[in-house]
Amino acid sequence: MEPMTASPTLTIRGACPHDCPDGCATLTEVRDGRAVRFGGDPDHPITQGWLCAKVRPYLERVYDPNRLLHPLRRVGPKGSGEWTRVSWAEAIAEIVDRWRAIIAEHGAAAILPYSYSGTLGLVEMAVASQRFWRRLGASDLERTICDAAATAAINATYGAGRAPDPRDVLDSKLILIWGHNPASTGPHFMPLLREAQRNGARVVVIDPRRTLTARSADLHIAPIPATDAALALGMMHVIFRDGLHDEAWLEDNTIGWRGLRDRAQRWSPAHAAAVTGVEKAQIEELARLYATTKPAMLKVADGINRHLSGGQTSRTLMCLPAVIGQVGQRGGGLFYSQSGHIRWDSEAVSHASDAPTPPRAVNMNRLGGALLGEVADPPIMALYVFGANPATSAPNANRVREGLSRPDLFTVVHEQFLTDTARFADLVLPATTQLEQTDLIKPYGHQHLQYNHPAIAPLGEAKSNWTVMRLLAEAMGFREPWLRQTSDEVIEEILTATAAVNPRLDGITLAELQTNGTVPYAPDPDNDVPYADGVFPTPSGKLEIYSEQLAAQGHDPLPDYVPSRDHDADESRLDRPLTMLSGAAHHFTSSTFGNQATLRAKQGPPTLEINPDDAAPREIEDGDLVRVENARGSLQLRARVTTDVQPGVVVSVKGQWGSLSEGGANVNAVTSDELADLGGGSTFHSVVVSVRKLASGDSTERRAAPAAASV
Ligand SMILES: Nc1nc2c(c(=O)[nH]1)N[C@H]1C(S)=C(S)[C@@H](COP(=O)(O)OP(=O)(O)OC[C@H]3O[C@@H](n4cnc5c(=O)[nH]c(N)nc54)[C@H](O)[C@@H]3O)O[C@H]1N2
Ligand SMILES: Nc1nc2c(c(=O)[nH]1)N[C@H]1C(S)=C(S)[C@@H](COP(=O)(O)OP(=O)(O)OC[C@H]3O[C@@H](n4cnc5c(=O)[nH]c(N)nc54)[C@H](O)[C@@H]3O)O[C@H]1N2
Ligand code: SF4
Ligand SMILES: [Mo]
Repeated sequence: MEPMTASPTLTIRGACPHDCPDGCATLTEVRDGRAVRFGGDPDHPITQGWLCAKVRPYLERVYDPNRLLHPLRRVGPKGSGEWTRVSWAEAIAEIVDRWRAIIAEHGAAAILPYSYSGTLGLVEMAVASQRFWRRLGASDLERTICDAAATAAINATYGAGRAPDPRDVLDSKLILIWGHNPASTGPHFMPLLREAQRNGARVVVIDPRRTLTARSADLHIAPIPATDAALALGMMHVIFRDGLHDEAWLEDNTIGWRGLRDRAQRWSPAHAAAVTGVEKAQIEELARLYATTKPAMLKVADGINRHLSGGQTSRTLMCLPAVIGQVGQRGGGLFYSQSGHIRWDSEAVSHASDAPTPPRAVNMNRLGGALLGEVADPPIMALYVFGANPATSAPNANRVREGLSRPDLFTVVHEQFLTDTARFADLVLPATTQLEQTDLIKPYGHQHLQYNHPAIAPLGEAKSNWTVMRLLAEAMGFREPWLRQTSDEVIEEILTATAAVNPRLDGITLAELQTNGTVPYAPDPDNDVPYADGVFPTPSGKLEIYSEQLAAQGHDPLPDYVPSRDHDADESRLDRPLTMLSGAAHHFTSSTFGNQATLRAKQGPPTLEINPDDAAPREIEDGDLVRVENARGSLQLRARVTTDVQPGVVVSVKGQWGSLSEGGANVNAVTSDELADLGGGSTFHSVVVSVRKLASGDSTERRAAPAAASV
């Protein structure tokens, strides 16, 4: 029995804020102001009370002795790791003083905020990334690192990403999971997928790597990376040739399907096989399976979009459900993102019309180049990073580090931990975790809103992103009421503005969100299943296989296969080049969690998955230390010799911290900061490298980028 004096245990409703489609509802038990238990909310219809392996030990993260709890000022040279503690008042005063001097000399365009996916919160990310910076007149950040090419593709083709309810997969008879690894990246889809399989559905995974998801599929197809559009066109060739397409549906609901059919005509299975490495017979079989097993759902995410031709590849894939008339059918169609069901009112988020027009936009994929002079007039003189770790997660890391090392750059990093980015800061500010802040999450994997109450007071002197924005606004003398709202006032304003134009928010109030935590969207009055009414929010109102908009922007208006070549790494100069993919790690979310001891132990050291056929001629054995390099840089990894990857392809997952890795660099030392064909997207997977075994004497070398890497 508990003693009579025991203080009561409170249970606080919350929502996981991390970059993941699942948006789990959480419950935190709090006693005497300390969180003592943390878990999933069993009443949530999708997330069902269990959390992934990353977030289950969340209290270890919240109470980690390495949490940043006080503002720090750098005393040694950049990157030296020597700090002195300062007060918040000193930190804010220093930031404002430095900015004022920079604005006087260069204008506010010389200040760049950089934030992305530390949290998906409406207040702590969307609003904190917009309002203050607009008012300041800072450079805008093009938020392109993740899904920009696929977003451009879905918007051009369907008008918006409106995935079906994930439970609709229970009606599917075939699920094609293409360039997506939900067993690691969106695990709450998996129990639904298993149930569909038990109901007799077949699951096909298309991924150059035998992923955790692929292991439990009925069929795994491994194309050569970035040839997926050729595979899809080969499938379409068979479907049109054999009259398995849905001509009536195409005729009524799309624009340009005949143009696509003409292109597919050039993609005989033999031709598609030669390009993709997938056998001709398998292309025939897959095409027939897809066109005749209905309902057929195509589930894609963003793996395929992080290529030079990622936009066109995404568009080609997204047309497959239209060809067989599955769009708008329960259990069929396209499952990409839920983000387009509700788009927050952008004016309420940003108050853009009350602020100056941003002087320019800087593509976040080019951060290194931008800091090193690619962006001039004015140059970037101040960088403010929050909810992001570009030294670890941005492409072409040596350029990023070189830019961050600029002695004349004034860098502030607002973080929970001393990340590899924070090490380059002039000032480090301590950030709260989700347990210490108020927010609203709109997950991209299901159709619910998730409210997050703070469960505990901020640890140490940690402050939330929005709290710091308000302090900075105050210190800059900005008096606008929209820079002084509480988090709940922000949420209510945006909810009200959005509900005025979107019936899916009908009747949803802040009070209901606060009470229930989880609130489903109102049903779409016209579409039980997305696009069941055949109305698409495109300029023509149809599904645009042919896109006039893309034509007007100078792009190919029809989907096609375009090869993705890693130009910068100069394949011809590399010794036996291999294509490198670096998708999600099972135990981290990008680089978040990459410093937590228990999760690092589960993930294991940074590895390179390499096929035995590629390992043997290089005399590489399992566990050997190898050097991976190209013209951009190099890193050291432990070889894992495995048939999980095809010959010619190597895999090293993202998110490992360079500072915690042998050799001091992570996989982004070799990734490309070239931009994709659509949306200015990232091209993390369009990368070639050479791989060689390291003699034991070489293994002590530090992040040794060849001199050419930074030019
Ligand atoms: N555990 C975990 N979960 C995460 C994340 C994480 O880091 N870890 N990250 C979160 C984020 S930021 C995002 S955007 C999502 C991403 O979710 P996903 O898109 O599911 O994850 P990725 O691993 O980036 O990419 C999926 C797959 O694409 C494959 N791929 C790469 N190139 C090609 C290609 O050319 N063709 C084909 N067919 N496949 C290809 C990769 O091998 C990889 O298995 O996951 C989120 N969830
Ligand atoms: N090689 C390779 N690299 C990739 C990818 C890939 O496929 N391959 N994928 C890319 C993708 S899809 C994405 S989305 C990007 C993600 O790149 P980033 O957005 O930079 O994400 P993280 O690296 O996880 O860094 C997020 C940081 O935010 C901090 N944080 C968390 N919550 C808060 C908060 O409330 N406030 C503040 N101030 N900080 C907080 C965390 O501690 C963490 O250090 O990575 C990209 N990088
Ligand atoms: S990372 Fe995803 S699966 Fe894990 S707790 Fe958060 S929302 Fe749920
Ligand atoms: Mo992402």
